[in-house]
Amino acid sequence: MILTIFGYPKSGKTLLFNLLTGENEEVSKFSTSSAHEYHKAVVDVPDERLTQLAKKFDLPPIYAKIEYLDTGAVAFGESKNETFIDLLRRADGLVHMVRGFADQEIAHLPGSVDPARDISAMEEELKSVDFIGIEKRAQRLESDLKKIKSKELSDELDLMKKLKTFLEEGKPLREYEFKANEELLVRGFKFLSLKPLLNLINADEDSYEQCLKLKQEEEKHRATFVFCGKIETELLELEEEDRLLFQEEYGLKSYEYMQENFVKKSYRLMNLISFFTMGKKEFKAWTINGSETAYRAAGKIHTDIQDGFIRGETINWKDFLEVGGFSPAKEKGLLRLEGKEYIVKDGEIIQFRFNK
Ligand SMILES: Nc1nc2c(ncn2[C@@H]2O[C@H](COP(=O)(O)OP(=O)(O)O)[C@@H](O)[C@H]2O)c(=O)[nH]1
Ligand SMILES: [Mg+2]
Repeated sequence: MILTIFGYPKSGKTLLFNLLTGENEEVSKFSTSSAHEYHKAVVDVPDERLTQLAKKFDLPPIYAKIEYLDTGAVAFGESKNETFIDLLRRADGLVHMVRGFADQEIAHLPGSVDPARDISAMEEELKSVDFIGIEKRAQRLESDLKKIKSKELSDELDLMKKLKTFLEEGKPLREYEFKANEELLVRGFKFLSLKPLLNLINADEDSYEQCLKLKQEEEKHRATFVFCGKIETELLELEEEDRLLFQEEYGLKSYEYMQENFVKKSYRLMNLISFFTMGKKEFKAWTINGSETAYRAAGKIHTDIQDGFIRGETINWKDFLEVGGFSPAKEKGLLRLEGKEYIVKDGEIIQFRFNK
């Protein structure tokens, strides 16, 4: 899974990137990164359940992976830059770092600090990139349709027109309710306003309370949370006891550490869940969509397993840990036999049976 961090210069993107990846990229008041520059790191998705399972069964844990991309300068609109747009297109989810702290020494491109304004400004940018793409595609389709008759192309043109109207009404594409055939058509376009979006307001102790008013739990694949990048980085260097003391002093008693909570929040936003498999050599976590079938889950592992699918033997991770393996689970009647259409639940262990 790829998550791309973008936002105005010096909003705290690289600070978050370092916090999440353990990298040590330069965080600077004055850096003038270009839109061509970016940082990339692949990290394990922390999962305490897998850690416990692997330990109990004495196998190495193989965690799911997240790739973080930390973009340089914003380059929408006139100065539209292909490297930058490509980093956004590649993402499964977008993280918009929003300036929420005051600091005279650190310039903010739009002038004043106003998180609500910046959140809607960036959403506008995403929509406008999509709008331009859709217009281009529609023109192309219209000219092709003059030459050849094609149901496929005319269906696509219909969809492009609908999406264009939708954007003109001011709505991002992630709010559009795609029919199954439309979803297939749209997949290749990598529209930006279709991607799940996490707005992360980077506040300090003075603006924290104010920024919290903009906090919004996940709704239609968009959420807004408050991050205190600089303070969190400092606090993480302290012992837990001191940490709580300082948190209180800063007025951040209820603060949620992003280093700890970011992945969980992203998974929820993107409607992702994990299931586990136990092999001879490893215990492994897999990431799938929250509404995917056992058949699709099997395909994630190997097409052979999917093609020869017989059934999935399924058990909750905690039960598995407690009974100590497949055989005792079977004896106790805790192992369920599920078919192709079974919807996999978060935290299940699945052993696939298939024809070779
Ligand atoms: N005062 C203050 N400065 C911050 C905060 N978060 C980040 N900064 C500073 O903002 C500058 C830019 O941060 P950086 O992560 O490099 O921003 P980027 O350009 O978005 O990658 C650095 O000097 C940070 O120390 C904050 O919450 N408060
Ligand atoms: Mg940076």
